[in-house]
This record gives sequence, C-alpha cells and structure tokens, in this order.
Amino acid sequence: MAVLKLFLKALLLLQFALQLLDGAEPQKLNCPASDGVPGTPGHNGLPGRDGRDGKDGAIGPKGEKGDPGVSVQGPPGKAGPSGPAGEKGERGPSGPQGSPGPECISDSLKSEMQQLNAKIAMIEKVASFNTFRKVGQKYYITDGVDATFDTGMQYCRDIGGTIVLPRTASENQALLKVSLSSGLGSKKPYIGTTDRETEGRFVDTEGKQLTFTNWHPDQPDDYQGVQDCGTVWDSGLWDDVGCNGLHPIICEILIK
Ligand SMILES: [Ca+2]
Ligand SMILES: [Ca+2]
Repeated sequence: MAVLKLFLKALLLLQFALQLLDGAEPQKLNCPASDGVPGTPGHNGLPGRDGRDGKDGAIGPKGEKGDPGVSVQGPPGKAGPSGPAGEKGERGPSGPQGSPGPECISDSLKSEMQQLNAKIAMIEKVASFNTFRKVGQKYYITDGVDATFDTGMQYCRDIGGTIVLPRTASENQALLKVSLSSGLGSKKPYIGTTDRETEGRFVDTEGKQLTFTNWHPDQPDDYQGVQDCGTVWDSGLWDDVGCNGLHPIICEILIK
C-alpha cells in the first residue's frame, strides 16, 4: 500500500507540473488528502527596518543642585528722585561790569520820549492862546484876560509860567509887539515886578533884583503911596500902578 500511495503522489505531481507548463488552471481534486510530513524549519530572515519613535516617557527625577554662579555686576539702574535743596552758598565775587544792555537803552529812550512829550504838550498849550510869540526859549502868550496882579500870577502859574517880565531890550520889544497885536497896549498889561516888600525896591516874582528895567522917566512914582506893581505902556515904557486894579495878563513860558 505504501508503494501505491507514493506512486499516486508522484503521478499527481507530474500532472500538476504538466499543467503549469501548459498555463492551464490546475484542476481541483475531489479526492480527500491526508496531512503531509512537516518540513524542516527554515533559516532566520534578515533584520527588519528600524521602527518609528515611541511616545515620550515619564518625567525623570529632579537633578542634583548645581554649582554657585559667577558674581557679575549688572548695568546701573534708573536715576532716583531729586533730593531736598541744600543750604544757600556764600556770595561769590563780583564779576566784571557788563556793557549797557537793552534795558539801559530803553530807559534812556523812554526818558527822552517823556521829555519830548512834555515839550509837545507845552507847545500845544502855547498854541491854544489867542496871541503868542517866541522869544529865545520863552513864549509870550495871552488871551487878553484882565485880572489883579495876584490873580494874574496864579493864572500864569497854573499854565506852567509866570507874569511876563522882559530881561533884555529885545524881550521888551517882543512884549510890546504882543501887547499891541492883541489890542492890549492901551490897557497897560501887568509885568512881573513889585515893590510890596520894600518900597522903591522892585524885584521879580521870586524876590530877585531886576537885571533890566525900562521905566518911564517919571516912574515909578508910587502915586498916592499905593502903586506897587509894574505895568507896560503902549510905548514900551514901564509904570507902577496899584496891584488890585484889573489889567491884561500876559504870561511867559520857558520851553527848553
Ligand atoms: Ca511902590
Ligand atoms: Ca506910577
């Protein structure tokens, strides 16, 4: 029997080989097959390829304490707030004198402007009178107002002047022109001289002795003992009269 089985197996193998050579599908056998004899184990295969990286492992234990670091100075920090003010120091030595600054120039100009403005104001005042005449640095002015000697002195003082008093022949001539041109000649305007303090000694309104006079040859006569104030006739000659009479007032103003 064993020989028969071996014969049949060889026959089947031969048939199978012929089918492979012809490219035909092997025919399924309908007969039952028995288990064969296990072959010998094959040789070990080649090492497989490296596998993929595995998952992260658990956190390891804490390491040992490291060595102390090296001491290095860091950059300076921000400046702190200002401290309280210190005590006042001693006065230093005086420095050299500087050149005049703008304020000095300004003060000088300011002073000149003030003087100029005052002069303009005086000239405007002079020009406001009906009659005025320039005599050197003085102006003779009048509006033809009649007054007593004392009232006339106050009147002229209020406008910055005094009752007119010629100090030279040319000034006396200028006064005559003002008197005549204003129609006051015949009314004998007052001039600023009086002998009320000492009879017969005529002085100016400040009490100073006269340096120029132009009395009429018969004057001053202190007529009836009551004539103590000077006047000027339309001839330019002087005469003493009573101080309480009303006479035209001519003032003089000095404008430098
Ligand atoms: Ca007199
Ligand atoms: Ca007289």
